[in-house]
Amino acid sequence: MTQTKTPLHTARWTVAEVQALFALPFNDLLFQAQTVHRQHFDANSMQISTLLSIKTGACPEDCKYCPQSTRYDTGLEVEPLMAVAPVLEAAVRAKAAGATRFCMGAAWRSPKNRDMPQVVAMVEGVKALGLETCMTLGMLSESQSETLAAAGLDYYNHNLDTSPEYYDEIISTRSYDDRLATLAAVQDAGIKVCSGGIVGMGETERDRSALLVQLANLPQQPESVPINMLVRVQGTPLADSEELDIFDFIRTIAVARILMPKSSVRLSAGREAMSDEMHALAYLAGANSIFCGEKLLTTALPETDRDMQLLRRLGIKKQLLQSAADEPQLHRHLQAAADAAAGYYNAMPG
Ligand code: SAM
Ligand code: DTB
Ligand code: SF4
Repeated sequence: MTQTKTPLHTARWTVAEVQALFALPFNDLLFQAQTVHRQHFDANSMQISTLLSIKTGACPEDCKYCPQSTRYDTGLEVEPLMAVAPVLEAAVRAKAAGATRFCMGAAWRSPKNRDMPQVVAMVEGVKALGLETCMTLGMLSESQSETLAAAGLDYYNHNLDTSPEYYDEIISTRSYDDRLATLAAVQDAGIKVCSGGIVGMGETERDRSALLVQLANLPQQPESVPINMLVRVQGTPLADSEELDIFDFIRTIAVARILMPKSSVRLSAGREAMSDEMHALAYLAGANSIFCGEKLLTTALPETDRDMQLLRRLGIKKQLLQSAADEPQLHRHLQAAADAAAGYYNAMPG
């Protein structure tokens, strides 16, 4: 059922207003972003998420940036949907390493209904560990959103990726409106929205402004806004894109912070190639969330030690888990996952 929600914001931003923010002197923009940041957050606190690719590659979509599209030869090893047990093991490791949220991503256009029970078991198991849960599975219908909400999914990640005007240059197999419809289904089901985009794809500053305007003017601002720097993967059509100026990237974070003052802004893909100084500038501009771990979905992340050392050097604390593991539930889910795995292996010939 569609519920009416109180919007998290009242201002509606125009592209011209946002372009004016981008045009500010760098120091003025950063000062404004840091001021807004401090009104809503502890400026020295970082939320840590860990990503796991639960189904890798062979995606039918044609997103030009993506190593997982079946249309581009990126040498990626294809993996079918993972069993529940190894997903829970990865979540246990992520929790031990200090993550508070566990994000599971699948290279799908949208989930098939036959995959939903397995995906639901993953959400329930990860939640029983006391971690926040997040999934990114492609487009969702209303009923799939409701199923995931009932399983206890906290966040759903679905990016708008770029401006409506530049979008057709990047993806042809799903429309901007398709993406907005998924965000509406997710929000209506009561799941928190994680939605952002990618910069460095050859877009203009106006496109970056228009993307942020779309996100900021959603009926409810996303609770989490990932800003990805394009990872230029060999074999994808965007492999030779021109590198974005570092300060234009930092400006994008700062403007996101100003437009969406209560949202977490996540410094997402592309961190491996960023210096410590660039990380520090991104945090000053208002980024207060990162992905840590061995990798994102298919591409590398900085070593966790390097991330943790930098946070220490900057006096930034890791956000702590809000809830403890539900031990009886956890054991039930681990047992069910082990039983399912045993059944699967017993059924294997030989
Ligand atoms: N298949 C699902 C979908 O597209 O909705 C979920 C996974 S998809 C890989 C999640 C997001 O990762 C994309 O929307 C895109 O923003 C980001 N992404 C993918 N490849 C990237 C790359 N090479 N550089 C930066 N971000 C990337
Ligand atoms: C998001 O905005 N960034 C993450 C997460 N949501 C799922 C994914 C980045 C993927 C980068 C390319 C890769 O590792 O495959
Ligand atoms: Fe598929 Fe998602 Fe990659 Fe697009 S971004 S090709 S939908 S995995």
